[in-house]
Amino acid sequence: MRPLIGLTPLVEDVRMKHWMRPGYMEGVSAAGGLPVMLPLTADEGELAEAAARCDGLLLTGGPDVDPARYGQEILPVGVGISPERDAMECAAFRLFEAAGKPILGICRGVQLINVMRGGTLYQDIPAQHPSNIAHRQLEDHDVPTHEVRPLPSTPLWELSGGQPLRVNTLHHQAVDRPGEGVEVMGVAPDGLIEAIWVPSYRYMWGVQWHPEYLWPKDSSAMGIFRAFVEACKA
Ligand SMILES: [Mn+2]
Repeated sequence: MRPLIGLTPLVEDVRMKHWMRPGYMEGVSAAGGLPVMLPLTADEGELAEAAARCDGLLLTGGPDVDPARYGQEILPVGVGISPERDAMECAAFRLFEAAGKPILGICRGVQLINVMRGGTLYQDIPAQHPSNIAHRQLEDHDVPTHEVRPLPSTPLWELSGGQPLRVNTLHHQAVDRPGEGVEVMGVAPDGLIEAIWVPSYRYMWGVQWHPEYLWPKDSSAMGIFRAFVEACKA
């Protein structure tokens, strides 16, 4: 049987036209997993049943994590939060983490992982980490527009053979201070953290870009889905 991968709800993504193909579910399928969407609920009992049945958790992209979750006030820089997604995903993260099950975070997902491990975020990159890179690209979602340099002795380095990755970029927030046990495994040329992992955990990776749009024609993007699904089989 294929490993069962629970994805956090894509409600807001549908509104944001993130229904474009390909996507998260197709990427999980192509990598050999069976994707299911989890309910948008903070009901612990319901989420505990889902966590018990799923072999891994994929935290998808979406709105900003409430800065209150990392001890900050919302700055007047265009932060848009979803209390429903925060409540559901924080509860789901705790349950999957307590069970030691693989967790992959994409975009909002990498930010959520970092916050749940006690780290902080830049609430807005242009306001707090000015850069000559447009991290919210105007090109189509499947067009890579900046590099990510993998750091030696990390899984991302192994996956890319030490070569820089060409990635898409659709974010205005990013990891600031890494949380407990969180290590950086990839950075943009402007120094912004684009990929993290937790070496002490079975499999916990987060990437700031969107491999779900890139995997059909990009082996590193496909490799991220493959590594996750393989970890879920173990
Ligand atoms: Mn970026």
